[in-house]
Amino acid sequence: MNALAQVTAYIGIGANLGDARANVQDALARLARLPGASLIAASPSYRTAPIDSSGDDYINAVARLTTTLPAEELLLALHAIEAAHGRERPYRNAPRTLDLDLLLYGDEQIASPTLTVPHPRLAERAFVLVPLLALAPAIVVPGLGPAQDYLASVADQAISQL
Ligand code: PH2
Ligand code: MG
Ligand code: MG
Repeated sequence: MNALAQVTAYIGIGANLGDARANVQDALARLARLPGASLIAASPSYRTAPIDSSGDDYINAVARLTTTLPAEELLLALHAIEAAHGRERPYRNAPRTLDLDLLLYGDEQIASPTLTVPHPRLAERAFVLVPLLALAPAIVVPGLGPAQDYLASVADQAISQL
C-alpha cells in the first residue's frame, strides 16, 4: 500500500492576550499531538509590536510540521486549537489569546473561500518573516521567491528574540 504523501507546512503562531508566552508554548505542544501531523521544529519566540492591531506586544513564533492532512483539514485543526484557548473574534485583528495561521503548505498556492496560501501578508510582516527564516533560511515562497529577499522591507518593525 502507498504511504500517504507527507507535506511540509509552516504555521505562524501569535498571541497578545492572557499569558501570551504560555499560550504559544501550549500551541506548540498541541501541534506536536495533532493526529496526522508531526511537529518537526519550532523557531525561537519573539516579542513583536502589534502591526495593524492593538493591545500588548505579541509573542510570535513559527512551527514546521509534516502532515498527511489536506490543507483545509489542517486549517480546521488549527481553528480547534485556537478555540481551546478561548479565541474570540470581536473585530478584525483584535487582540487574541492565540492565532494560528497556515503560512505555507508545501509549494502549493491555494485560493479557496476559506484559505489563502501562502499567507497573503507573509512577506510584509517581520513577526512572520524573522521566525520563518530562523527555521528555514533558504525558503522560497511560492509566487514571491526567496523569503530572505523581503527582510529589508520589514526592518522598521520592532521584533526581539525572547
Ligand atoms: N497578527 C495579526 C495582526 N498584527 N502583529 C503582531 N506583532 N503579531 C501578530 O501575530 C499579529 C499582528 C493578525 O493575525
Ligand atoms: Mg494572523
Ligand atoms: Mg489567523
